[in-house]
Amino acid sequence: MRDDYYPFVNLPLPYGYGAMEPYIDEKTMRVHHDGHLEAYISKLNAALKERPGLQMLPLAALVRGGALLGEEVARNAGGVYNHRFYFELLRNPADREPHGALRKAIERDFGGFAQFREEFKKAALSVFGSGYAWLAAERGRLAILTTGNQDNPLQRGMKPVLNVDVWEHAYYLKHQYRRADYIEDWFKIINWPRAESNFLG
Ligand code: MN3
Repeated sequence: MRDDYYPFVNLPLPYGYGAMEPYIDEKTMRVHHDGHLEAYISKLNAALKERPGLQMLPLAALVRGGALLGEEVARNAGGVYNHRFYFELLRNPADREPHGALRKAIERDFGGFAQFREEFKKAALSVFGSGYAWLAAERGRLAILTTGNQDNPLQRGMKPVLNVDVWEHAYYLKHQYRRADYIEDWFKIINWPRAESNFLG
């Protein structure tokens, strides 16, 4: 189901709130989707209501425009895009490793899956304050990057493949300050086939 245009609605998660247990708890998923994402959606709609000229742009274009479109639109479009992307890339149970074309590209660009995993974890731990770690592609090559707040690789001309939300609200109820434990748990519930279609798409 796609919802790419104003007015945006908060689409239900493609799984139950408790589906990521025991790695991400039901309460966190509920608050994250029905609270945090919902707030970004209503603030984005409110910001676009004042900007009729932007209302025909799809979500990805609003994100790509970034600060040029004004802080309110940029921040909230990013909040909607980044959260949807994160939720869509969770599945449980999941394969612990990717296969196919994405696996091959990871091995080519990082020297192996174990190396990628290590580097990605280090990046996610390095985000100071709120933000995301991403696997993204540029002209078919993969790279790991981090973004602050609700920024997005699209603003750097890169295609998002996979992200992890490291805002404290994504893990604090279960993991408290232990972001590394949250990242280890998150590694167990990645929808790798979906990440691969992001890479190939
Ligand atoms: Mn979040």
